[in-house]
Amino acid sequence: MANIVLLGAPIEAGAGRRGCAMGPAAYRTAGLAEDLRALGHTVTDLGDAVPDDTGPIEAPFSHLKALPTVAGWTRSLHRHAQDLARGPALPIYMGGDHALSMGTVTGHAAAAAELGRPQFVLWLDAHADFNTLESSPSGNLHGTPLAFACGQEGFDSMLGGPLPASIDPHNVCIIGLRSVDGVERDLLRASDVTAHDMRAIDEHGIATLLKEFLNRVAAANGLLHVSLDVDFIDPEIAPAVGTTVPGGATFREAHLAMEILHDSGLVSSLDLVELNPFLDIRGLTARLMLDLTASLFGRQVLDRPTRSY
Ligand code: 4U7
Ligand code: MN
Ligand code: MN
Ligand code: MN
Repeated sequence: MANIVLLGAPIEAGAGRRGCAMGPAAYRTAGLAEDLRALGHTVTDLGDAVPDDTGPIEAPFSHLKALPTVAGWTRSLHRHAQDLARGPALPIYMGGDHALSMGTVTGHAAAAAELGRPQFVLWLDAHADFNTLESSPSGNLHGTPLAFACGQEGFDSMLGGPLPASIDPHNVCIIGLRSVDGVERDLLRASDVTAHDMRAIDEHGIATLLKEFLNRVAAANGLLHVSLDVDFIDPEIAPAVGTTVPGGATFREAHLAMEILHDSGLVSSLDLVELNPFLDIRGLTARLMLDLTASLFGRQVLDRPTRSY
C-alpha cells in the first residue's frame, strides 16, 4: 500500500479563463482522500501551496499573461515538489491549471538528479504544452510547461535563473494529442519527445503505446511523473475544462491507461490539472478524475497481479 500526500495548487493564472483555482476544493469535496484510503492507502492532505511573491518581473514578450504570478507559483511548487520527492510519500498535486507543472516537474527532475536516477514524464493531454514564451499563440502559460521542463530556451524568468535539472526529452511521452500549434509542432518534431496523437490510439490502442513507454521506464530504473490534463478525456464525458477539443480519450481508454500504470508499479508522482469546477455539470468531471485516480492506485474489477506485462 502506498503512502500518499495531497498538495493543492489553486493556480488559474496560467489558463485563459478563471475557475481552475477551485480545483483542489472540488477534489476534496468529491472525496479524493477518502477514495484512496478506501483502497488501503495512507493519505495525508497537506492543504494548499501558496505562490512566492516574486516582485515585478518584466515579461520577455508582451502577449504573455500573468507571468509574475505564474513564476511565483513555479518557484513555490518547485521547492515543494523537490522536498516531497526526497520524502517517503507519493505526491498528488491537485490543480489548478497546467502551468503548475512548471514547478512540479522541474522539482521532481531536480530531486531525481540528486539521486542519479532518470526522471520520465507521461503527459496525458489533448495539447503538447510545448510552446515557448516566444511561440505561445495565446500568451496563456499553461500551454508552455513541457517546453520549460525539457529545457527549451527563454524561460529563465520562471525560476529566476536556469533550471537545476531539465527533463531529457527522450524520457517524455505525450499521449492524446489532437491540438498542436504551428511552431509548437516544429519544436516538438525537432525534439526527442515521443508524441502520440489520437490517431495513434485509434490504430494501435492505448495499451500498446503506454506499455512501450513503461518498458523503457522500467529498463532505465526511472522515476515516473504522470501529468493528467482533464482535456485528455473526451469533453462529452469531461466537460469541466476551458480548452475542450472533441475526439478525446474514451472512458475506457482513460481507465485502461490508469490500470496499466497501476500494474506497472512505476508511478512516483502525479499531477491532476485543468479541472475547472465552475464549468462542471453536477460534479461529473471531478468524479471522473477521482475514479481515474483510484484506478491508478489499484481499484479494479477483478484482482490482477502487479507488473502483469
Ligand atoms: B493545456 C494552446 F493555442 N496551444 O498555447 C496555447 F491552442 O494545459 C492551448 O493543455 C494550450 O490545457 C492548452 O494556448 C494548455 C492553444
Ligand atoms: Mn495541458
Ligand atoms: Mn490540454
Ligand atoms: Mn486545458
